[in-house]
Amino acid sequence: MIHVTETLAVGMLGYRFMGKAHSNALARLPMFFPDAPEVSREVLIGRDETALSEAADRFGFERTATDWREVVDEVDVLYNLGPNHLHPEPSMAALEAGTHVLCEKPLAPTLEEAVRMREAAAGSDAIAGTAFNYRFLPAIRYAKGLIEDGELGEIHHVRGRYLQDWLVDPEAPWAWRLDEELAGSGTLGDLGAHTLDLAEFLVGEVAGGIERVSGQLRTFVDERPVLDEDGETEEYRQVTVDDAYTAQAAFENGAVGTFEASRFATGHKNDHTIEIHGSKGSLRFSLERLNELELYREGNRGYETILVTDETDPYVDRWWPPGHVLGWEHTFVHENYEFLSSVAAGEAFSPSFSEACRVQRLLEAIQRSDERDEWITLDDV
Ligand code: SOE
Repeated sequence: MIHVTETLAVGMLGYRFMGKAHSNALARLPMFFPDAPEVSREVLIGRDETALSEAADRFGFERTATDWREVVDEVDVLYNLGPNHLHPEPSMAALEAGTHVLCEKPLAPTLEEAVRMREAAAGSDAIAGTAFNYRFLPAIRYAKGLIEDGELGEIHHVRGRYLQDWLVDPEAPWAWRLDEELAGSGTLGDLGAHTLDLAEFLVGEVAGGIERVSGQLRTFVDERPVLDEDGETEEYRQVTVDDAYTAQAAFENGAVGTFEASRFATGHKNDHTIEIHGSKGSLRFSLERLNELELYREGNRGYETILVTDETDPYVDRWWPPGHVLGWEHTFVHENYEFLSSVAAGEAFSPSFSEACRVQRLLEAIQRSDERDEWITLDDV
C-alpha cells in the first residue's frame, strides 16, 4: 500500500549531524516554501534514549523509537540518516512497505548492497531518493545550464577535490566513518561520492559518463583512541578506511578527470571545489564561496566572478532579494522541497537510488584500482 495522505508523516533515523541538517530543512519549508507538502515530524529513531529524547524535543518530533522495524510501515516517509551500514536494511524494508525513502549518501558501504537497494526501489511504487545535497545549489544549477547550452564548448577537463582536516591530529578519536564494515570506505565514499556525483551531473549530457578510472587510497594514521563518556581513552582501534584518495578518470568523450579528497588537508575545513575546462570556456565552483561561480569565456582576459543568487537562481524568489547570500544549510532546504514535492506528486526524484548506485560503481572501481594497481573499466564493475 502506497502512503498517500495530505500530511506526510516523517520518520527520521539518525539525530546527529544529518538529523539536524534535515530537521532544520523541514522546519524552514512552511515559511519559505509554502507550496511544499505539509509534513509532520512524527518519530525520531535512534539508540541512545536520552540523547534521542533531547534531540526530538529540539527538532520538533512528536515521539521517539529505538527500533526502526517498528516504524517503517507506520510513516509515509523514512529519512535514513544513519551511519552507512544502516542504509540498506531500513531503506529496503520501508520501500517494501510502500514508504517513501530519502537516504543519505553514499547509498551503502558496498556496491552489492547498493544494487540490492536499487532493485528494492525499482520494485516499489514508493519514491526513493539519495541526499546528494550539493546538486541543489544555485551555482551548480547555473553551471549545469551553461555546460548543456554549449557555453564551455567541448569538455576537456573535469577536476574535483573535497578537502577537510578534522583527522590530521593522530589523537583525534575513532568514529564509525573510520571503519570499513560501518562506512565502506573513508574519504572516497564520504567526500568523493559528492564530487563524482556532481562531475557526472554537470558534464554527463555533453561528455558522457566516466568510462575508466585509476585510483589510490591512503591511510596516514592506522589506529585511533576510542573515548569513554568522560573523554578518557578506553582502547585504540584500527582505522580500516582511507584518510585520502586520488583518482584519474577517462570520460566517454575523451575528457580527462582528476579527483581527490582528504581529511588531512591542513587549513581546509569543508573545501569542495569543481573546475571544468572546455574549448570555449571554463568554470570553477568552491563550496567555501557557494554564492559565486567563477567563469572564463573565450576572449575575456581571465575569470569573472558571477554572483548566482540572482534571476538565474531557481530559488531566488523563495529567500531574499538578489545578492543576499545563502548558506550550506540551504542546500538541504532545496533538496527537501524537491524530494517532498516529488513524493506528493508521485513522481520520481533525482538523484534516485539508481543514480546513487552509479556513484557506488565509481567508488568500487576506484577501490579495485587501488587494490590491483591497474586501471579499471566501469563496464567491468
Ligand atoms: C564529512 O565530514 C561530511 O559530514 C560528509 O559526510 C557530508 O556529506 C558533507 O556534506 C560534509 O562533510
